[in-house]
Parts: sequence; C-alpha cells; structure tokens
Amino acid sequence: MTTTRFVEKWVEEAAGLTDPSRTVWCDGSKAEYDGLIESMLRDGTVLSLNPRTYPNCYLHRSHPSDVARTEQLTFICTRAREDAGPTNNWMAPAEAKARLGELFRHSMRGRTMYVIPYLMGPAGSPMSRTGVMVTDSAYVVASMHTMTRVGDVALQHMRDPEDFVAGLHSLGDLSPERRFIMHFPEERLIWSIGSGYGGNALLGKKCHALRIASWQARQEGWMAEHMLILGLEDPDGQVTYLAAAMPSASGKTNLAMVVSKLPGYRVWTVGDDIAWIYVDPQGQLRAINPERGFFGVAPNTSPNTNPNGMAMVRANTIFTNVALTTANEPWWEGIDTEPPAGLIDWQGKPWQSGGAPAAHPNSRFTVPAGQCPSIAPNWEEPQGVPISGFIFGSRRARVVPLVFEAFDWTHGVFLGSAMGTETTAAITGQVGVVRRDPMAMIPFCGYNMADYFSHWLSIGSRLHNPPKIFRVNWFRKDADGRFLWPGYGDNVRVLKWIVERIRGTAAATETPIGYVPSPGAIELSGLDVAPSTLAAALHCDRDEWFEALDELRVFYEQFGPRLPAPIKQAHAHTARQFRA
Ligand code: GTP
Ligand code: SPV
Ligand code: MN
Repeated sequence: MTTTRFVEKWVEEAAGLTDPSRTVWCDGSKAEYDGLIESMLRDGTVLSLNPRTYPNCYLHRSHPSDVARTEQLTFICTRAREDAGPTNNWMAPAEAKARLGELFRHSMRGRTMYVIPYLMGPAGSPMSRTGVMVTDSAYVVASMHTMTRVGDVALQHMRDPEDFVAGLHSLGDLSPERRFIMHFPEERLIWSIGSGYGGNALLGKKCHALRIASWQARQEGWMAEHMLILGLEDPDGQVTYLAAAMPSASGKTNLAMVVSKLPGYRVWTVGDDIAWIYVDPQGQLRAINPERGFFGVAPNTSPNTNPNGMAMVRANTIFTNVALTTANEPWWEGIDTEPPAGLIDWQGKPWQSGGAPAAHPNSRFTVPAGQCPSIAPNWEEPQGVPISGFIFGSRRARVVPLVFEAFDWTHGVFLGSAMGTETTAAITGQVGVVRRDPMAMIPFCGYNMADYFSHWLSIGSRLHNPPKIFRVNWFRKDADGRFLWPGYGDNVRVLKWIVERIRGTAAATETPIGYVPSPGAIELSGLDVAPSTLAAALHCDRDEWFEALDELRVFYEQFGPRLPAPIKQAHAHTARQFRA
C-alpha cells in the first residue's frame, strides 16, 4: 500500500490512544469484504439471508438504542463559536478533545483497528477527495466498502501528503451517554464514538462529504449539498440533469431512481444523497456524486413505489434493522405483502400483529450504486454532469404547494433558506414535528448557516446562466389526512413541467410565492387525479403563508447581522406581496 508519512503518523497516534490488539490496513478488495462478512457471520454481527433469492445479502441488527442519527450529540468544534453558528451544537476544540480523549483511551483494547483509506468521488475526478478513517467495527468497514472507494485509489488521489480528512471512530460501549460525533473543520478531523449507525459511523458520508466538505467548499468556492442528482430523458432522447435537496427520509432515493409513469420519459440515477457541485470554466455548474453506494430507507420501498430499489437490493446488500421471514428474506412495512406468519422483528423477537412495526421505521439497505437498474451510464464521469435546475423539497402536510418556481436565483436561495419540514425516523427524537431545515442542510452544514446562505448567493453571481430553482412538496394532505398527490412514479409529471420551464415552454402563473403551474400545465393523462385535487395541491393559502413567514422571521433573527440582506429583502418583499 502506498501511503504517506502523515497518514502513518496519524494512524500511529490513533492506535496510541485507543490501544487496539492489532491494526489492519484495508485494501478494498473483494477478498477483504468476504473475510469481513465471514467474521461477522461467526460472531453474529450479521445473519445470512436466503442465498437463493438474496445472494450475498446479510441482515445486521443494531443495538436497539443505536438506530438513527443523534443530532443532539453532534458538534462542530471551531475555534470561534460564531463560525459554527446558532443552528449547530458547538464545543471548543480543546474541550472536545479532552472529553472524547477520555472515552477513546483504550477503547479498542482487545479489538482490531481497521485503517480505511477511502475516496469520495469517481476515480480521476478533480473534485474527488481522500479520507482516512480508523474504526473497530467490521460492519463499518464492510459498509465503507460499498459506500466509498476503498484502498490505493484513495491515496493516489491525494494532492499533497497531508491532503486527507482524518476520521477516528470507535463503537465504545454504544451507550448514548458516551456517544459523540465531533467535527473539527479547521483541522479536517472527525472524532466519532459510541455509535455504529450510518450517518454517525460511516464517516465518509455526512461527517466528511457534508459537514467537513461544506466548510472546504465555502473556502474553495464550490458546494457540498444534501442532494440527489438525476437526469430526466424526454421522448426525444434529450437528458436534463437536476439536483434536489430534501431532508432525511423525504424522498431523495425514491426520486433519484423513479420509474416514470409518463410514457416516453425516463429517469437516470447519478446520486441519491450527496452532491458536490462546482463552477466549470464556462460558468456552468457541474455535479458529481461523492458516494459509491446507497444507504436507503427500507420501509415503503415496494415493487409499486420503487421497482428499481426493489431490484437492486436482491444481491450484495446489507440490510440493517429490517424484519426477517421464515424463508430468510427481508421484510418491512409497505413492501406490499401481508406480514407473513412467523415474522421475526428487527430486534430478533417473534413479531406480534397489531404491535410495534416489525422493521424499524429507519431500517435501511446498503447497496452498490452500480446495481441500480437506472444508474446513469455516465454516473462516474470525472467531470460530473451539468446541472440545469435545483429542486428544494420537504415534507409539509399543509402550506407548501406541490410545485412552484422561484423568480430568480436570489429568490430561489430565499425559498431554500425558508424550507421547513416534518421530522422523520432518520433522526432520534419526535417524528412529525415541523422544524426549519434550510436546503435540507440543518443537520449537515459544517459552519454558520448565515454564511452558507451568502455562499449560495455568491455562487449565483459566478454563473453564466444560473439554474432555475424549484420548490416541491409531495406530502401535502387534504382535510381527511390523505395525500393530495400520488407521488413516486407520478412525480415525473412534475419533473416534466420543471424541465419544460427550464426550456421556456411550460405555462405558469405568477403569484406572491413564485410561478405556479397554470391549469392544464401538469400532464394528468392516464392518472386518476381530478383537476380540482391538483388545484388544491397547488393552492397557496394567504393566511397559512402569513403564519409561515412570521415563523421564518423568528428563525432568521437568530443570525443577527450575519443574515445576508438579499434574504431579508426577499422575505420582506414576499410579506408585502401578500398584504397588497
Ligand atoms: P435519506 O437517505 O434519509 O437522506 O432519505 P431520502 O430523502 O433518500 O428518503 P427516501 O427516498 O428514502 O424516502 C423516505 C420515505 O419517504 C420512504 O418511506 C418513502 O417511501 C417516502 N416517499 C418517497 N417519495 C415519496 C412520494 O413521492 N410520496 C410519498 N407519499 N412518500 C414518499
Ligand atoms: C440521512 O439521515 O439523511 C441519511 C442517512 O442519509 S444517514 O447516513 O444515517 O445520515
Ligand atoms: Mn441523507
């Protein structure tokens, strides 16, 4: 393995602190993956699924208190508190290191320390970045194999001997009392202890590719976003690439690989969770997917809602916290089959009908992206794909219409900053409460969110032809609590309108919140949705918006003078439009 003195020195320090019984350098090979699986089968960390119907697929049951991201235990540790901003937990770097140093001391005693050099982004891309993480969890190593590019390829992409994000991870004792996820963006360093769960433990993902990367992106003039990337192919074969930010468990994976219900249209998948986006020399935004796999939500994935998702998890997949059938197959709520007799729940106990869900609501699958039937042929293109439009989507039972378009870049940044959403099982805590989640980045922005808004505004001024920005909401409900819009495959009808707006051909009506599709502009052929239901889904209620704008004003106030003036002005302008 080619490594650098700086990498070796950092690994030695990690071993000095955690005191593992041995250190293994990972090469990312299939033999290594198979060996990890074998050892996890032996110690019960994973169970084998039906080798005939789910070849090379495994079930992992996590500790019952370690099933989702824990935002209250996640910190940004910058020298100055204001640089983390009011929406992040902050701790002084020295204090964080003192407190976690105690927890990490000897934490790997009797365990193996795996060293994982990983690359975020396609091989050969100038956008790709290297990380080196150490961990005492074989499950984390196997997951990193699927989610990132592990081994020599990572070290070969270092631009200088110190060019890597360092990540120290230990399961510790898995107690939430002794769990912390710490980020030191000024040192490109991550310390995470006490959790084996996805976003807390696969350090390449949220910790590196979003929190540390967003800090670097601001310094270097690019963007690290919680966005899917897709290409919509129209009946003429023309592909338009869009990137969409949606909060956790709010539809990115599903939209990224959606099978169109509109004949002639087809969606190509580039990424389902994170986009790294840069301005090319022509002033065009281009995006790469820094990941190599999908860590997707299992519940409600079915042959009807997400056929590509169902097809891709039939091999080489690790399922976490799903239920198990007597045929040794995975099962979850919303898979579209009745719960079979003899079902075992996510904690390994016989499932009781009428009781708690059999699969944990945040149960997930980890699968190589290349297995997705709709994976774009150019998904690993080093230059990325050109982005023609941005979508901000969230979960709102009320207030927010199915789709509308921003007036311009600045107004679109305002709409992104104004996003609110109902919380989901992807984070520990209450589900279904509305919170502010600008650009779906509230848990992932590694610096002051007011500066993040400024960064978005400044990117716009560097663009030759800024992408149009759209707001969507698949989750609006009627008075009886039923979804107004069928969602899933029918969302392509909305994507079609979006692409036609980008090309200047679709009809829209100007309203105080933006351009809303004119009656008839959204294709409803072959769909059992009455025009009046669509009108209700698109309706903008004056009183609801007044209330929402007021909540937003309170949210903005916490940023004080750091909030960029154009955002404040867009907010004030919208409120005035409603009054007029
Ligand atoms: P993270 O991986 O947590 O970042 O989430 P994500 O944004 O990729 O969410 P995902 O696509 O996995 O969707 C989460 C949940 O929302 C699943 O239960 C989906 O079935 C559901 N969902 C996705 N799209 C739609 C839709 O169009 N309509 C409705 N009603 N539900 C949807
Ligand atoms: C999310 O919560 O937004 C996820 C899952 O994508 S995790 O990687 O666990 O953060
Ligand atoms: Mn996510």
